[in-house]
Amino acid sequence: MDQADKPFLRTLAGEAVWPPPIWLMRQAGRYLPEYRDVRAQAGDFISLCTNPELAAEVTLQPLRRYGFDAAILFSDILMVPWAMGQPLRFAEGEGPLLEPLRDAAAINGLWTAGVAERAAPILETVARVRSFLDVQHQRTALIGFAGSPWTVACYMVEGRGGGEFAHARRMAYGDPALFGRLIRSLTDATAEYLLAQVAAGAEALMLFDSWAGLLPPSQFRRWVIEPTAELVRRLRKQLPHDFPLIGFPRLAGPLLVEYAQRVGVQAVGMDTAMDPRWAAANVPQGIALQGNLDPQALVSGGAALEAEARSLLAAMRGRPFIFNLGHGIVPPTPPEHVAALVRLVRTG
Ligand code: 1CP
Repeated sequence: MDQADKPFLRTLAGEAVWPPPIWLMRQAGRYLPEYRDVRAQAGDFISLCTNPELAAEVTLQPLRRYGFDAAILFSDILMVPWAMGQPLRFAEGEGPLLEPLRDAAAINGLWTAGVAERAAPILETVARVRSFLDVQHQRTALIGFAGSPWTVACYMVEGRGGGEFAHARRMAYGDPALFGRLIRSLTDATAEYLLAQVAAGAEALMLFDSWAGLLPPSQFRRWVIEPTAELVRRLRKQLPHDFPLIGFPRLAGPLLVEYAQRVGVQAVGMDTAMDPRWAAANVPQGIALQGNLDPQALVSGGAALEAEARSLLAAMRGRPFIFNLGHGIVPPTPPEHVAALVRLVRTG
């Protein structure tokens, strides 16, 4: 089947497809009992991400239930630091833990080339999912992804999530030469990794910059916009000029517009705090919008969920739009609320 028959890809090509395509960030995950089963079978989270058979299975689980317009590779943004040789583990109930990078020796010791080789099992997952979609879900597109350099650097310097990334933010001010070296290493590694995902079958790429909103404007331009624009230039050198890219600088506020114009993506993600009417009025028409229902409204369900979803649809009607959440699905989400949301969006 031709890519032209995939509503998600048509939207990224600039068409105001209606009803809009829908997928949800973290659509594979702990809210699904079938995910919890596979997760228990895999053991730890890294073993799941590096097991192509199981990772492909959990990528496909939400499609079977809901028939989303896109599948997103099941992996994590921290698999890039892992492939660069930084020790990583996922502690039960604590999230990711890395050996923090705090000095030049640690940063210079990272591997920047060969990431695609070390990530081979993840690329194998991409290939398996794509072959399956080509046969069984021909209207569903496959999204590959990585973290943007800023957000991944936050975790690498801090060693963990859950806080405000004070060490990373101070390194960016206090030793911009060293922090810049880390950002450049990440840009190299991430470009190689994403190009390998496309070679394996990814049809669009999403760049997650979950912690972009921690920065004031000057730092946002230097560490979010510039490195992401550089990453996109690297990708575009090797890919068709209109290869679909989605950028998600979470909590960027009004800087979303400058990001959208300068980075050179086909779509930007709106986080939960973004006013969709403001985004529709201020982000250039040619750039698609994706988002931004509150994940907590999806937990609540009922009339409140319906009202929020309808108001989002009304704000986006007439422009290229991909229905999604403003951040990832949370584990307490009842799976039947997701089904209700998909029905609502499908009827426009
Ligand atoms: O216990 C488990 O099963 C692990 C929970 C989990 C899952 C399901 C983690 C740990 N990562 C993932 C998958 C994941 N992560 C995907 C898969 C595809 C999908 O969307 O279905 C994606 C795209 C990510 C991306 C990711 N990981 C981001 C960017 C998006 C966001 O949520 O802001 C970030 C910041 C991470 C780091 C991470 N990985 C896992 C956790 C719990 C966290 C957050 C840590 C923190 O609190 O800072």
